[in-house]
Amino acid sequence: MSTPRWDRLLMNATLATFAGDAPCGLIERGAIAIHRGRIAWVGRVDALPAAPDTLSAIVDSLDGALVTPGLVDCHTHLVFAGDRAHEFDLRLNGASYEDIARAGGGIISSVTATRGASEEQLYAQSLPRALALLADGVTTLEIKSGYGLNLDGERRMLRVARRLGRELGMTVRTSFLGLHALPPEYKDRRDDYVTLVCDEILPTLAAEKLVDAVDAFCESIGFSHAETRRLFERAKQLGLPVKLHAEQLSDLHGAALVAEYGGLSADHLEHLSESGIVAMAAAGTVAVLLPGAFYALRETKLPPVELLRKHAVAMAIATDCNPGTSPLLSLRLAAGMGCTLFRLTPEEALRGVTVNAARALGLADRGTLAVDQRADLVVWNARQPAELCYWIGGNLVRQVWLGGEPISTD
Ligand code: DI6
Ligand code: FE
Repeated sequence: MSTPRWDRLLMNATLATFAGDAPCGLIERGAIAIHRGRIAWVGRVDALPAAPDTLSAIVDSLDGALVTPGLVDCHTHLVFAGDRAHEFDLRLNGASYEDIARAGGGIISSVTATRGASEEQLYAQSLPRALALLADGVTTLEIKSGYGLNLDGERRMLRVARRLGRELGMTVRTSFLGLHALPPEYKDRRDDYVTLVCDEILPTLAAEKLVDAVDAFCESIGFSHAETRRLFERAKQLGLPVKLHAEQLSDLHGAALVAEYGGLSADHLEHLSESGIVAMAAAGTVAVLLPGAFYALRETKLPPVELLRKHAVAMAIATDCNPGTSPLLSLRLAAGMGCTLFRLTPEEALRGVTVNAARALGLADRGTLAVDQRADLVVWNARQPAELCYWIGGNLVRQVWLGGEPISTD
């Protein structure tokens, strides 16, 4: 008997491929073959070229279970020390966000905690969050810096992000978010801080290969359009792609700015205007929607989903996992919130956490079930794609595959 050509063959699956023309790229009674960490064949069981056990060393039947690409969480601030549950409590007892910020809370309280944590402590505190996302089906994860706001603190965060990827086998893409908040020691010296970030911190961390992309918080309480442009110019010189927290609380025309630099994504976008959308469409910049922050802040202004559809801008959804405005540890729940809060269809929401999220990270080798894609898969205790958005809470994951190997998520 000749040697089987594939390492593994999964039979009798309901495949949501997000490729091809069918809704969700659905293939019923499907089979998917894996070889050397990649997808080697996808199609209907009855189209397999030979008897399954002659094709693959290992053959498993999934009894109709749903299989999707591994989920991609394309916007998180998952590495930080401490938490802000106390501020949550204060807010529900009448304190405003501004009161808390004036008392040294808000982003700066996470900066203080993160600066005070060793690399080991930061890793230990961030690990359970990454594991929670993995157990929920996330196989690729973006992690931002932005709670260090000095060279040493930003470096520590990015090193921890890289280590999470190495130790868990997930793909971690890092974004440098030095322009997240003005550190207290630079109060009244904004320009000096922007100069420090652009001329020293970013080039140093880029040279250390800790930065995959550059992000900023372009907002009245964050950094201006002009400050963001200075950062993007430096990113361009360094050959790094850009993305932006844009139009979350007001319209500073950040989406058009990031599109001008050919950016990967513009994120949040509740206050996005049609001219920003036109610029994003022309540049191929992905719209990343973050329903966790919308929910936690009890926002009422919806992102312009209908206009994004009209201009065919790809939409992604992410957790925005962070200690202040989105302590959310389920990307599947984020997709469900994208449906209920933002009125996305389940298919749009699921494309938003797979193929479009991969695009928002500039990764073309994942996000669909297609030949030559990385074999990052999730087998679900579900039979149709809409269930993934429909169930609120619970754990629907039966098995997660990373690079062609099933892993334990217990
Ligand atoms: N937008 C957000 O939603 C988070 N950062 C940002 O730029 C909030 C981060 C925090 O409150 O810690
Ligand atoms: Fe964010």
